[in-house]
Amino acid sequence: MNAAGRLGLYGAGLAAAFAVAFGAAALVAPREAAAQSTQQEEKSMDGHDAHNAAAQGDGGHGAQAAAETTAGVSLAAGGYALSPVSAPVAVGEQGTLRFRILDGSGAPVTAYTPQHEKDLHLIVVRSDGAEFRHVHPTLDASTGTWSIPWSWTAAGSYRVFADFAAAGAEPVALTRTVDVAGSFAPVAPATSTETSVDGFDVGIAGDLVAGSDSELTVTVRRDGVPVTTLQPYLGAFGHLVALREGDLAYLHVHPEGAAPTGPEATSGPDVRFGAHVPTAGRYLLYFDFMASGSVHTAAFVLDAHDGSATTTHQH
Ligand SMILES: [Cu+2]
Repeated sequence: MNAAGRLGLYGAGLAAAFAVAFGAAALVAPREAAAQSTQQEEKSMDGHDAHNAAAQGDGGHGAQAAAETTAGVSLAAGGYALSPVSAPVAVGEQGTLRFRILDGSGAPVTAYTPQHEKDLHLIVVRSDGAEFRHVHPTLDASTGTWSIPWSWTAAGSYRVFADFAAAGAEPVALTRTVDVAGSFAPVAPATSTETSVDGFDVGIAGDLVAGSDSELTVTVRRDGVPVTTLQPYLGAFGHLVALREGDLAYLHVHPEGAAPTGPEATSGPDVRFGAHVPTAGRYLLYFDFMASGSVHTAAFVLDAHDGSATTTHQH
C-alpha cells in the first residue's frame, strides 16, 4: 500500500480521541498524532516557562529534543504528578498497589478522559525489561486513589507508568521507581523478533529508524497456522508498548489498521503499527492481544537504526 493510502487508513482507523490522546507526547507513534503534536507543543509552550526556556537555550531545537528525551521518564509532566506508589515490599507478599495522580495544586485528580476504553493504563516493568504487566486499576473517585490487588513474583527495581488524560487535559505518561527487596539476576535484553506465549507463536517485522515513522507488523500463529481470530481488546486488535532500553522512556504505539467494528469482530494474523522512535538504540516492545477470550503478551527486542545511515527507503 502506498503512503497516501496508509495515511488514509490510519485516519480512518484511529478515532479522533487517539490523536488528542497522544498529541502531547512527541515519542508516540501514530503519524497523525505526531503531526498534531508539533502544533500542540507550540501551543503548550506558551504556558510552560521551563519548556520555553529550554527551547530558547538551544536555538529553537531544544523543544523537540526536550520532549523526546523526557516523555515517560518523569514523575511530573504536563501539570500533573504521580504520587509515591504504595505496594508490597517483598516478593510473594499479597497486597495492594496504590497511587494517586495529583494536579498542579497537589489535589488528587478524580476525573479523567478515557483513552482506549480506560481512564488509566498502568504499566509495570522491571528495570531490565522483564516482568512486564499492563493492567487497569480501579479509581476511588471520592479520594482519587487508584488501586489494584498486587504481589511481586521477582525482586528488583521496577518502573511504574501511569498513562492517562485528566479531564480536559492532554494525556501524559508519568513514572516512578518501586524497589522490591531481594536478590535478582538482571537479564540483558538481546534482540528478539520471534517469541512464543501461551501456545501462540508471535513475530514482529519491520525496521525501526530513529527520528522516522517506522511500520511494524506483528504476526500471530498457532501450530504454524495463521491466527485470524484475534479479538478486540481496548478498542483495537492489539496494543504495543515500547520502552527505550537505558531510561525506559515510554512509547505507547497504536495499530494502523482499521479499528474493530464491534465486539464480535476478528482480525489477524497481522497487526500493523506505526512507531516513531526518537533515537537509535535498543527498544523493548510488548504486544498485548486478545485471543481465545484472554489477553496474552508477547515481548520483543528491536534495535533502531540511525536515520542518517538510511539513505533510501525500501518496501
Ligand atoms: Cu491499558
